[in-house]
Amino acid sequence: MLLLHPGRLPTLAADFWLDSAARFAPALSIVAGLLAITAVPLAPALEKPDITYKVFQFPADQIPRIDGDASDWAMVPESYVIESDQLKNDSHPDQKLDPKNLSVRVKVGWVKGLNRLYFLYEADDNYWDFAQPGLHNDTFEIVVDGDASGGPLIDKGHKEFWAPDRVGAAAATPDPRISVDEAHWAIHGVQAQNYHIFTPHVNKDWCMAWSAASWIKEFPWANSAQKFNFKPGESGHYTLEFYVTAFDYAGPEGPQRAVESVFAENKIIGLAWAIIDYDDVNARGNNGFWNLSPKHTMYGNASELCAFKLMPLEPQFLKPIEALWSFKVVDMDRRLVAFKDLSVGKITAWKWDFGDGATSTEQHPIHAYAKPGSYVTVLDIEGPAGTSRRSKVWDIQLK
Ligand SMILES: [Ca+2]
Ligand SMILES: [Ca+2]
Ligand SMILES: [Ca+2]
Repeated sequence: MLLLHPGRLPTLAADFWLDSAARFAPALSIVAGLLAITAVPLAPALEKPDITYKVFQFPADQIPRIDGDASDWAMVPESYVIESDQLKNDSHPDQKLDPKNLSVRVKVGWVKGLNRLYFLYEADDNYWDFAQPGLHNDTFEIVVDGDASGGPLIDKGHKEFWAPDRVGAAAATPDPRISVDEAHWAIHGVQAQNYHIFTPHVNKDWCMAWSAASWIKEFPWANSAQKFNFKPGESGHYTLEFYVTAFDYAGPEGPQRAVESVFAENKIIGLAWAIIDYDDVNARGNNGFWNLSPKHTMYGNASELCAFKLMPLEPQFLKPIEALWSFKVVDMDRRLVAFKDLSVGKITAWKWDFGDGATSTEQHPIHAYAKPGSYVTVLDIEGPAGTSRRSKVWDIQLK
C-alpha cells in the first residue's frame, strides 16, 4: 500500500520513543501530501492475506512451564516456527537481516480452555542493549487482538491513527467535549493489547504493557521467565518464555470488569510482533525495527496485524479412539436433555445408556427423562481402533 508504506516514514520508526513530539509532524505532512493526490479506501482486513501463521495447541497435560527452560517446546513441529525471514525492517525496507546482527525464532502456543497465548522467543544478537532503565532496551514488541476485531488500539493523542483514511470520517475528529486524557483510558490497549517486552529485562519489569490497563502484565494474566548468560554490550543467545491473556475488553480500572477473548480451535486471531534492535547504548535511536507485519503502524492498529490460527491438536497427541461427550438441558419442565458426541477417532457405532433404563444408538440423541433425579449416563463407542467408554456421574440433574 503506497499511501502508508512504512518506507515513507523512516523517521517515524527511528525516533518514536525518544522524541514523540517530533514524530508526528513529518508523518502528518507526508500523509496529507499523498492524500491530496490519491484517496485510497483502506480495507479492514489483516495483513499478508496469503499467509496464515499457526498457533500450536499444547495438550492440557503438557502446558509449558514458565521457567526459561525451552525443553517443553521440543514437541512443537518445525512448521510452526516463525523465523527472521518473515521480518522486514521498517527503518530500512530494502535491508536484509544479517544473521550476525540479529536472528530470531518464535513459537506460539495455546491450550484449549485457556484464553492465553504462550510464546517461546529465542534470539541471537551481536549486542545486547539493556543497561538503561527506560525504553532504550532490546525489545520484543507484540500486539494481540484476540477476537480479530481490528481497529485502533491507540488513544486519540496519536492523531495519525484517527485520520479519515484510516478510521473513517466520522471517527476522524475527536469529540471536543472528551479530553485526550479521558479518551486514553477508554481506548489505549483496551480492545487489543500491545506489550513491549524487554529482552532481557534486568532491574525492570519484564515488559511495558502499553495500555491504560497496565495490570495485564501481572500474574496470573501473564507470566514470564528468561535465560541468558551475557552482560550489556555483549553478544549471545537469549531465551524467553511467557504467556499473555487476550482481552476483548481490558480497562484501566482493573481486571474486575475485563472480558477475556474466547479461544477455540480453528479460530483466527490478530497477532504481530516487531523486534526493536538497539546495538549501541550511547546511540539515540535503534538500528532496526524488524516487523512481522508489512505495516509499521501495526503497533497501534489491530487491522494491520497478521492472521494466526489456533490449531487443533496434532494427530500424535490424540488417542486413536476416545469417547467424549457433553449435554445441555433443553427444557427442565419436560426434563429434555440434548446429548452431543465429541468423541475422537473413526467411529462406527454409538450406544448411550441414559441411566434411567433407556438407551439410544444415535450419535447425538435427545432424551426426555420421566422422573426427577441425578443419573449416571454412559456412552460406549466402537471403531476400527477398538472401543471406548465415558460415563458421567450425576452430571445430569433434573427436577
Ligand atoms: Ca519451560
Ligand atoms: Ca543487533
Ligand atoms: Ca541489540
